[in-house]
Amino acid sequence: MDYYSLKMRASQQVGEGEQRHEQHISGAERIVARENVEAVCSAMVRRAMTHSKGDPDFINVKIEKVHESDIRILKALPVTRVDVETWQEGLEKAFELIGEAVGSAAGDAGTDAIREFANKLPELLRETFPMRGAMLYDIATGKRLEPDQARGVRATYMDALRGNVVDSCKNHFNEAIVLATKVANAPGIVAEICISDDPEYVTGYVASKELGYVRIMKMKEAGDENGGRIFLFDSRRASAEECIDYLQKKKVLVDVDGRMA
Ligand code: WAQ
Ligand code: MG
Repeated sequence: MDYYSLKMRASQQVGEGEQRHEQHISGAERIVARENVEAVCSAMVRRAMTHSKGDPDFINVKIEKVHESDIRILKALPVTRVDVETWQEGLEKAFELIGEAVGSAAGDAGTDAIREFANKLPELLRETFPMRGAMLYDIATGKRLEPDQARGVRATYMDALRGNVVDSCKNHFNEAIVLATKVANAPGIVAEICISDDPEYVTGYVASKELGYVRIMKMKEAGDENGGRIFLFDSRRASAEECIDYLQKKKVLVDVDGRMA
């Protein structure tokens, strides 16, 4: 069976004179069977045209055929949740889990290095706030590996296997479990931490093959529009090129097997 990748992005011109620029309003991507291309396409356009961020004056929809033999099917990471009283507690828990994941990936070798990394983590997360993609951070060297640091690296070409055919409103969890599963299976990836940039969506997660997908129910204050992602990578296990190539180009369908909301 042949599949099609659909990608949509919508934007609006804002500001006056010199300040005039394009502002992102909405984006979505799917990989669907041929018979669903039209329906999914019109649902995407509807999503763009009815977005609360504004009325788009530019919508780009790209449709590409994807051969079944080029698609990798992955089993979704197992999901657990951590309930916390406050967002501060949630953030602390997330840093702790990431510290452990990075520590065990690095082996006993790096206890000092790990402590240093743990101290740096809150600042690294803040650095991702203006980015559209994720930071790719090398735990072996302490260096950032994104070719464009202002933008970051974006994981793309992924969807849920047998997902809802037409799903016009954003479901944060459904999209995140797909992305996190693709990322956790990337060459050299050790763990991921994510906070949504939607002001009202305070649940975030940490994920890795070993941890699974750990939902942390509060990771920021309600109303805060800052969010970001860090992909923690180990350059002793793979090259940055092969990791980025997988994240940006490899087609992945995630078998969510009843895990979706
Ligand atoms: N690849 C890399 N980074 C991305 C991508 C992508 N495809 N999409 C978004 N980001 C980065 C970008 O910097 C955003 O600012 C940041 O991640 C957050 O993205 O279990 O909604 O789409 O309920 O706002 C977590 C769900 C939802 C938790 C996360 O992220 C749960 C979310 P958002
Ligand atoms: Mg968002």
